[in-house]
Amino acid sequence: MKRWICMLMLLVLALCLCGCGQKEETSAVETEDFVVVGFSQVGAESDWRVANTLSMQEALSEENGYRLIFDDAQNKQERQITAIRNFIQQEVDYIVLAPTTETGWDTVLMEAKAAGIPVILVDRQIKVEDDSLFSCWVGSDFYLQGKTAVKWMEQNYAGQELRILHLQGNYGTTAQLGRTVGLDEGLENNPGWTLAYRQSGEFTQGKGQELVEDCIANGVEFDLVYAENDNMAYGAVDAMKAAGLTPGEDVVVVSFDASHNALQMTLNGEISFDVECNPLHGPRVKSIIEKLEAGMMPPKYTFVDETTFDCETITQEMIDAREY
Ligand code: GYE
Repeated sequence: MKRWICMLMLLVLALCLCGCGQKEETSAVETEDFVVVGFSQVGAESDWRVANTLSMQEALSEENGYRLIFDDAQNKQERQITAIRNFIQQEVDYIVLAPTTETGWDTVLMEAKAAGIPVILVDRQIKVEDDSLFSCWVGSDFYLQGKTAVKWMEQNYAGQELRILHLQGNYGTTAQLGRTVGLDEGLENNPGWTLAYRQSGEFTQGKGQELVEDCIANGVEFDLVYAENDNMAYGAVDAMKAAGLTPGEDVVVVSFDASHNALQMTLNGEISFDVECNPLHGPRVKSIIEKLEAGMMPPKYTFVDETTFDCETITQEMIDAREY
């Protein structure tokens, strides 16, 4: 009788172990079914960046068959390099990099290449010796954005005296370089335009506000703020209002990104002109991965189509119809 109970218990135990093993196997197979993507994001410095992160997370979701490993580099290239090395160690299927800056990527991308992991770039570009270190890039034409802003300024202020306060993005980023070159050409072609002040506000509201407050305190006089992103424009507007200036009347504000809040400010006239920079790269990256998975080669560079918003013509309906 005792022996019989013992055997029954052994049988139950064996069945149990069998079941557990099966369960583990099933979950391992499930993991293998996902496309694993390591995404190294710049940080969370702006509305644009937050919308970009969300777009990536929504597109590369488990529902869509992806497992996304997200890393926020807090605006530091060293952190991105560490994140990429971690992705390599975790043997991800793809690495997506939104680079903080253009240079300094050769070594770590060679490591990714040696591990056989394709690298997809989003947003800003990079400069590497060997273009085969990344599969492809998708983002905006930042120089065109700068030229577009200057074209609007010429339509309104050609032949006039214009003192420009220029808030730049983080130095060495494609967004900063392109938007700055656009303005530099405008300054060259319009003898009446002068640079009242130029400094990096690092794409943040806080820094933008601080710089404009300092300018006002130091008696810098300016007619137009050329802010290389909306968050710095918010800071500039706050600083001006606090000093009793009316943005849109005393000082014109030109900005980039066309984030939701900024368009609301364009509608109320505080921002006069905003050049769109589309952050919705998630679905674009997803379709690039799908192509690569199918053995196809997506174009090396894909530029996104973008529009502009003028305080004279923008409507609430236009804002409401937008996705971000
Ligand atoms: O304009 C700014 C962000 O690289 C396009 O970075 C991006 C820029 C964007 O912080 O708001």
